[in-house]
Amino acid sequence: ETNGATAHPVSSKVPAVAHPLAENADEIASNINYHAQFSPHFSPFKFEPEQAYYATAESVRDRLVQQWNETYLHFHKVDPKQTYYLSMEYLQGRALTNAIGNLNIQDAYAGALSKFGHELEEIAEQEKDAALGNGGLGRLASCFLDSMATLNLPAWGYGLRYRYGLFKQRITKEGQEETAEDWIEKFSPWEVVRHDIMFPVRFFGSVEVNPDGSRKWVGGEVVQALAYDVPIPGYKTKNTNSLRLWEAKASAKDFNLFQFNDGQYESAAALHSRAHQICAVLYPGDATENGKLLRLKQQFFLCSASLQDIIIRFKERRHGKESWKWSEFPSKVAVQLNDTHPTLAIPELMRLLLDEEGLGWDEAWDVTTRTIAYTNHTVLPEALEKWSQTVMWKLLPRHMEIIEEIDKRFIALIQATRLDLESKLPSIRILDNNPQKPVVRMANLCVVSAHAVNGVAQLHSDILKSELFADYVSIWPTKFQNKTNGITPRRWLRFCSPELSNIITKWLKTDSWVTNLDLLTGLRQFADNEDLQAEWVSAKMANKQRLVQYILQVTGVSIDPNSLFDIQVKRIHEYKRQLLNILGAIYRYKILKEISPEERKKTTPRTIMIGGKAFATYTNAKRIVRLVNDVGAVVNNDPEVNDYLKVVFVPNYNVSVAEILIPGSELSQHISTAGMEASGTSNMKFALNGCLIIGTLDGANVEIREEIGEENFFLFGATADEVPRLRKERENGLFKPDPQFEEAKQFIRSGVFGSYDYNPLLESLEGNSGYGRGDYFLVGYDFCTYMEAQAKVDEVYRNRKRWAKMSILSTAGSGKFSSDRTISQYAKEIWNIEECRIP
Ligand code: B1N
Repeated sequence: ETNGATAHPVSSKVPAVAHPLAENADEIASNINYHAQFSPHFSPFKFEPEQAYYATAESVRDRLVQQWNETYLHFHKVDPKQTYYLSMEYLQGRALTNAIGNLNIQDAYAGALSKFGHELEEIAEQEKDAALGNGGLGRLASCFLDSMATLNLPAWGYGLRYRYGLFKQRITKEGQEETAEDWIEKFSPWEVVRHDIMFPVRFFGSVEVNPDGSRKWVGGEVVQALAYDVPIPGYKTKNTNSLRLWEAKASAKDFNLFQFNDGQYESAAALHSRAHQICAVLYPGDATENGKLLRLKQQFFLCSASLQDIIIRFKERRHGKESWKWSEFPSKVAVQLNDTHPTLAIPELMRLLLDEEGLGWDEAWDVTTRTIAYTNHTVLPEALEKWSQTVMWKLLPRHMEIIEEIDKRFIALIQATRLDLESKLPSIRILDNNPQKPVVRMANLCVVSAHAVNGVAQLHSDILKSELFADYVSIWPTKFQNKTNGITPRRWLRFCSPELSNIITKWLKTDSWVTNLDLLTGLRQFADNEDLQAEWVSAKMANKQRLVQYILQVTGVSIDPNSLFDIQVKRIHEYKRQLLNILGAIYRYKILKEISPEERKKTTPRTIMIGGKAFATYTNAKRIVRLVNDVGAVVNNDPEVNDYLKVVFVPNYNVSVAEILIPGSELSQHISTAGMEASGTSNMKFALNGCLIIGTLDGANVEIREEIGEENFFLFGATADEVPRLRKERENGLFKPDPQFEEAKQFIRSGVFGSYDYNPLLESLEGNSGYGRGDYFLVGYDFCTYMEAQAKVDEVYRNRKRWAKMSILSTAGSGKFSSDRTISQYAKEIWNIEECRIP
């Protein structure tokens, strides 16, 4: 098939007519043609896949806009209580397949595109991922948006429109290299700029005291927040919600024309470039925090713009009502803070109520606390945000006054209770006034101010109550909740694996599992059925073949579709223990080298794939990336073993890569040190796709194993409550490492995988380095049981029938992990909102 310009003429026999609500392939083709010609973004008559993508996306958007407007009007009329999800991150990925799938018009679109000689799948691959997030936290926000729309909940997302999303990862001989990812380089057909929605956001300045004693924040630097809206369609419903992303703008009056005419080009545009910086890049940290002024500005920018917007909408909807009170605000508005990143919403809402609306402290505090709820996503100490008081006084002087007052009143509350918590005050109060480095503890501010605090898996929520937030539990026993994370079954099964989806629908005799995922338990009764098993295995094989092609295309490595596909994809972090995985692979390689060719033939062939991005300044994470690549380069080119083992680093892991990897996976690794992974969400995606898990009792693994059955889960490793004791023992030199573990490390040191000095990395597993104590993450301790579990995997995989059954049972047991379930729980137990469906 040629891809020349003439092969895909724009018009040919297809008329260019706008039919925004077209249902059939002919009308849709006309509509696509209309956009190709009359919403031009490229030279005329060019209709290669890229141009076809934009025209197709615009035609889909027309339809969404219609539903979107109806949704807005309906909410406006009904005036239900509405949730606003505040998040610094959204990992939306691609939108086209998702939108077409939700609208249930795949066939018509595929038919329309075929009239131009294009295939829907190829066109969809033209889209760049919207990667305005780092990892699980950002993807969770996007899954939540999908579920909120599908459940017809009046619930919107607010975020920032970063110009450059998460960096693009390239792999060279030296390991990871980062480059900027320009997701809106051309334009995004999925955003609508709302030129009428703009709010001023102030930074710096000072506090003025009015004659009546009230206070006002004045002066400083004012930046405009301009709204860009992204439509969030629900599955098979008209309801279409909004993700509102703010962009920072300076105005024309901030441009110094006088200076410019004088040749001082840079200083003339200084304010513009300062405004631009705010939304220039996504903060690339995941679970580590660097105190950066710009990051704080971003956080405040999101909070201030969103709250002004929320308050305006609240007032608009009160318009014409005879009298309304601010005390009604929490019965119309719920604000959910996605971790502490948008904590400034608390003092900003207080400030708006106190200084702009003239409420007294008690009333403002009552409104604020009843409105705001907080989700914690990590217990890693380095990820708990603490902002310098000095920086905060400079950037947000009025907010610091308010935070001081909240702190003061909290102390008074503790002193007034008879809970004997005064000795705990230094650690539970909001301000840490250590003279060396006074900071504001954002998590403490959230716990004190929010009416609900939740963790993201049962184990994590238990740890919050028993450790991180233990001292608050006696003050507010009912404030702490669990909301186990979930994933959207639309993107993560229905659309990314149509083959498996069709089989499920066929055997369940309904496709309602797509919105009622518990129905998957209906597959259990057929787990032994040979027909189902055969269909299941062939669908998995089709997905494996697609993955084989992809790996070949991006790495040049050809992998064997009959080998066991073993995948670990997530941000690279020592606690996630990619190092355990690669050390296991190295040991496997060593054994394969030592045994005879006959013995090799009896082993289970494996392809180990590891992917993920390392924070640019996280040295050990980058060393791990390099090690995986170095090991792959040797193993994959070793003709003695490469029929039995391949090690592949999958570059630039992101949402759309996950959509290819996960359906093709058979085993996935979720092997964090117990107690450290708050939940994990890719574990749910893999399990849902019939992939078995090798994992520790950490995060949501615990619940997945419960649902799927322990006989279908390859468990190993220390438990969370053993970890502190094991660390102590290690510190005291009581730990004797397993000889296999020593051998694996020695193999690296011997230089088999090249001359790069891996000693600093290996030393983190030994002696007294790393987090101050050697092997803080207990890789050495867990290595032994890890290898035993892997041997079990090899054995079970040799019995393909047994594996197929376990795979079916894995999918069958995944119903709980739908984000529809998670969101229903938030809606009932935290937000108190109800469905508001357009008739
Ligand atoms: O949030 C996910 C969980 O499933 C993961 O277990 C958890 O690690 C992840 C600072 C974070 N926690 N904290 C972050 C992200 C960015 C940043 O700048 C911290 N991400 C998680 C969803 O609950």
